[in-house]
Amino acid sequence: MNPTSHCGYTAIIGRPNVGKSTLLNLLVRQKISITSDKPQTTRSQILGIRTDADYQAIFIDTPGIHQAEKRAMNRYMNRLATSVILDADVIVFMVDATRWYEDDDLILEKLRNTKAPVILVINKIDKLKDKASLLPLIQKLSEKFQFRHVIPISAAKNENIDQLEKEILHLLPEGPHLFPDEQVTDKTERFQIAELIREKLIRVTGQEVPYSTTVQIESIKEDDKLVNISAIIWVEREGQKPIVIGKDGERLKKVGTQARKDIEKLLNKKVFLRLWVKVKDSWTDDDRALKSLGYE
Ligand SMILES: Nc1nc2c(ncn2[C@@H]2O[C@H](COP(=O)(O)OP(=O)(O)OP(=O)(O)O)[C@@H](O)[C@H]2O)c(=O)[nH]1
Ligand SMILES: [Mg+2]
Repeated sequence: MNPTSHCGYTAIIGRPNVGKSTLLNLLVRQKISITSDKPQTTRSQILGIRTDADYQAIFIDTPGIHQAEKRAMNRYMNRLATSVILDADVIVFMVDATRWYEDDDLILEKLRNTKAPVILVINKIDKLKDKASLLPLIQKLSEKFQFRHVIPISAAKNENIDQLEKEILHLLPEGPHLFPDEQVTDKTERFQIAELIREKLIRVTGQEVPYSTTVQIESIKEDDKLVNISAIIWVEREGQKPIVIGKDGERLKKVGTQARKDIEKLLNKKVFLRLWVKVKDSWTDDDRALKSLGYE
């Protein structure tokens, strides 16, 4: 291994829905983390690892930090997201170019104790009607905190990602690689499969249901030609079952078809996917249920 190699952790934090997971996937150049247009999509810390000859950059995607809701699940997500602040070598704090929120101030307060350099990333600049408003915005936000850099980007349009990447790499400490060079994430295939199903579920169902669902892989059985996967979609209330299943099973079928395609890409093999919808009463506000479903 190159003795002058650089290696370190970069935490990506910010409110729900600002584009953290989209950025992680761009930086690693692979789909590692699921994304959707609904807030609170990411529920775990997810590592995306990019290795080159002389560096290994380990990016940490996190759940969106938010204050409003008080269920056990929300507390869990906030705890996970804020815990990375203490350990990261670099912090990317992502905000939305179109608006500053109260929760952004909440996150900024948490950052006051960190010694790691903080890069403010202003995302979604493609949504700004007037690009001239960017400069005063950068100026205004720079007054709030001593950011190492302030970088406007569009993750969706792949704008200015190069510059951000360059600044992050400059800040990584010297050190040997911590992961094998070919490893791109810390997550198991089992986890990734469950997440891909959850992503389709979030994308296909309406506003309320995504927060109440989770996916548990029951079994994965592989033979020469096919991977047989059986998964349970848990909802919180009996009334949510028909919403997930849809009229004549249409919605569940759509989730299954879309997820299967992505899982086949991930595993590089034909997949047979079976989905079951079951109820676990109020699981999102029950610490024991959360644990049993993998949120610990
Ligand atoms: N217009 C625009 N949309 C973007 C941009 N970056 C991300 N998005 C969209 O914003 C939505 C949220 O993106 P995610 O990457 O899932 O956001 P997140 O911060 O990971 O959200 P949580 O996991 O819920 O905390 C998705 O619909 C993205 O396609 C951008 O630069 N411009
Ligand atoms: Mg996310």
